[in-house]
Amino acid sequence: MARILLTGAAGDIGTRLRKILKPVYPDLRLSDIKRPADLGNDETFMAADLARLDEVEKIVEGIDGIIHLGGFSVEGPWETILQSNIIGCYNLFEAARSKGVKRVVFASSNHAVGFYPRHHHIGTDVTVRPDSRYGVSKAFGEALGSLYADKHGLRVLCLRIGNVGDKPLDKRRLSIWVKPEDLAQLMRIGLEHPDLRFEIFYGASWNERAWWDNHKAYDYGYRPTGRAEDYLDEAMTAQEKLKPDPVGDFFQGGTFCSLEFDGDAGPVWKK
Ligand code: 15L
Repeated sequence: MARILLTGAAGDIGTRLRKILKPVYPDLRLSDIKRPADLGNDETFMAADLARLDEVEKIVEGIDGIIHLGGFSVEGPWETILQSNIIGCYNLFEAARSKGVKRVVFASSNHAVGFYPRHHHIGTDVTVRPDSRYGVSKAFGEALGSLYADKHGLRVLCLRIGNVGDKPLDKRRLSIWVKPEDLAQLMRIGLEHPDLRFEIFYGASWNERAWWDNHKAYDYGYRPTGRAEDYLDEAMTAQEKLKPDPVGDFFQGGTFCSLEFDGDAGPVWKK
């Protein structure tokens, strides 16, 4: 599995991941709508707008496996989500199929299930409960991955990524933090594991406060090295500076849930 394409290479996760993955996949091809500011001489870059199928087909040509980070990475206006995450994601899977790509690792998000309360411990087989238009687009990408796996034999791993960073930023992130090296380890399972057909894992490190049952990832050999609890004091100190958010503090998706929220805050909603 030598020829790997990384979309969203100029974004925050892409910038971290391409540095970790380059030694593993020396032929790594990078893509984004704009050229990464820190592109190295040894890196290969091709620009593409994901909303344009012809451009996506060009970047996918000759590729064995794709890590699809590209798209809009937070909540946004419908038109933005539609172009980048719905049409863009469709174009990516469709180009993968037509160009004979073998595997796709799709960067889904915890926001596909963000309206589960924090007291629920959920696996990856629960009904999706998106907390935003962005979360809906991630659920759409997972469904598309499932379709392309079942109908076209593409091998697909969807990673419901928590929060990527050097350390967990606040109390919520103590439950969902993922160390970049651990995320890279999960991506390698998606690109290389011989038994993988279609799976959904949580993109999380070893977090004692996790709301997620991620045993499927462990069954495939995942052994995270990051431990959120090592940063407990820093995260709690940062939390004290945040304003209370009755909706966001109750649900797994945090501020993505409280944004534009005008629902009923009664007992049924809290089940
Ligand atoms: C995400 O999916 C976003 O891409 C990222 O910016 C964070 O907001 C993260 O979720 C999170 O939930 O903390």
